[in-house]
Amino acid sequence: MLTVHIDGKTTTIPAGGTILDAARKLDIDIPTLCYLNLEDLKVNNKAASCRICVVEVEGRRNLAPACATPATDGMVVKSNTLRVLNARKTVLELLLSDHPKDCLVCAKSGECELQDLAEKFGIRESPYDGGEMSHYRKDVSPSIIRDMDKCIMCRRCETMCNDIQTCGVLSGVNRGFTAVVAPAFEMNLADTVCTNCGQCVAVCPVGALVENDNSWDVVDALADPDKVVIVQTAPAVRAALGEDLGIAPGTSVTGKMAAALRRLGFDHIFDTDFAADLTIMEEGSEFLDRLTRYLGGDQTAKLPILTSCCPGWVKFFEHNFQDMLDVPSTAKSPQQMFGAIAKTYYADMLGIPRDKLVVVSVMPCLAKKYERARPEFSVDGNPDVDIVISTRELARLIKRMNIDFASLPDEDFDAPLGESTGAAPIFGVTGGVIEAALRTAYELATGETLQKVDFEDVRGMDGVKVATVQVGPHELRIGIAHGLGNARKLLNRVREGETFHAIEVMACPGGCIGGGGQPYHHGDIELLKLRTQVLYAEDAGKPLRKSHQNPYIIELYEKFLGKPLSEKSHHLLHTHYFK
Ligand code: HC1
Ligand code: SF4
Repeated sequence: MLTVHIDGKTTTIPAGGTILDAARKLDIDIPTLCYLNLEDLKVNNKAASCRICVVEVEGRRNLAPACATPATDGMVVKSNTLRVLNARKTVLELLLSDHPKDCLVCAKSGECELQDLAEKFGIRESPYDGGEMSHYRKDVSPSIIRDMDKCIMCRRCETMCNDIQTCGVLSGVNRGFTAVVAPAFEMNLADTVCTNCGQCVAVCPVGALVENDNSWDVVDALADPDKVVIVQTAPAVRAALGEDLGIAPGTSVTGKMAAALRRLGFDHIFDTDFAADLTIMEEGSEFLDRLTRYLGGDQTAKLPILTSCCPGWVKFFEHNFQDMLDVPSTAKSPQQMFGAIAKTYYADMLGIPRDKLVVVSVMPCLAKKYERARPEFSVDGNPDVDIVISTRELARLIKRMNIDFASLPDEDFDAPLGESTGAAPIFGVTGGVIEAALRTAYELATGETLQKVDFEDVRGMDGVKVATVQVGPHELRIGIAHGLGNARKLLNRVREGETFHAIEVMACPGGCIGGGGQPYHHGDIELLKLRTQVLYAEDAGKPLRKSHQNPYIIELYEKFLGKPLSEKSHHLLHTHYFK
């Protein structure tokens, strides 16, 4: 252990720690911008590029960046001298000299770490203003807007994209004032292997990377008297929406969210959780079909089945595992199953044509915006899901419409597409989809009642988990990964011949609860754990906890689909993948 003294206080930290680690242990606030340390994910942004965290170290002539300077035993540090403050002020003035001052209309205004520091340091103008500012074109993908005029070269996005997600889309190009983070050849993001996961957006401290905001499209649809506008909310949204609306993290806001959506003017308030139950019916049946054929010696039966509900993951395997495109489940994601059922079964119930019905999704995910726009999810140019907004965009809409969220009563979703079992909310957590599938697969395979529905072995935040689960006579080997880098590791093990029967992958840390459209998590794993607890509690509190028990799903099969994997189910609820 090392003993470190900062501003007259003393602490000890393990060897290898930095001055910043010691300061945080002492609750001494040293500002940071480029710093990003996701300890549980074993990732550290090593850029040390912004220099806002400089401190004085006794015995050293130069100021030292606290985030990148290893602590030594007996080190004496001053974190807040006049010299330090002046250096930080100069750093900010230099950053602002090449940064647009359009805070009034910036998507990140109010949540921008640079704006917060400029305000804290009372920066009113920069002595370095006056030169030509560099200008870049805006790059707009279905999910993300890149505005590189605002890039401060902190490189956090690169760390997320390259080290955690292993997508390798972003890297620093050019020198001096023209330096930015960009895809190779400065291509459009949409033309690269970007998965739209949005993890670069989740960690950008400024407005250089933001979601493609569709909240005004929702307002336009709601204002159109010729349309019936319905909404579905993803499992993970309810675990985090409150954070942007003044409610403590770790609080479920399911009932208030339904109430707020009703007050926003949606005609019917539905739930993606309903479609999560439907996904389990289709994916679980597909799994059992493949497993039975595989165990019977059918060489064409591919295992492990891979979950296919995460669109970032789908695009990742389409780019990186082209030799395995027949391995993932063909089941569409719950978002897309919901859209397909809404625009057929439900539109028929209402007696309206599909183009009169507008389906809005609220998702924790930016890739869902890209997913809804995939051409295979449209019929004659009319998409199954019309508009996707993120959790953050919904929070903005609620504020924009002057809805006092905290004092709303708890309300219910509408029937029939709003009912769900406990198996559905846990879709939003890493391990949850496979747990939900196991509950149903067990009962379908054995014909027996599953007594203990909690599969503890598939839960938890480890990046790659492997569990063995007994389903009747079969001992199944299950793999689970969250974060695309972990998914790559797991899939490489499959390629090398390791046996798995089923694998769940979610692109984002912790699963959808850590999605790129959620309130900014700033790499705080403890916050993600709180969100996780919300969803497990919602599951535990439901009277029915297995997807096949959902009475509205049973009715949907009886009245419309026939049975899982029927021709109609295949047509509406299954998809295929592209090289
Ligand atoms: Fe997800 Fe899913 S769990 S992909 O993470 O399968 O976004 O929440 O809606 O579609 O249900 C996201 C979450 C979400 C789908 C479901
Ligand atoms: Fe990389 Fe994901 Fe950002 Fe695309 S969205 S650039 S894959 S981090």
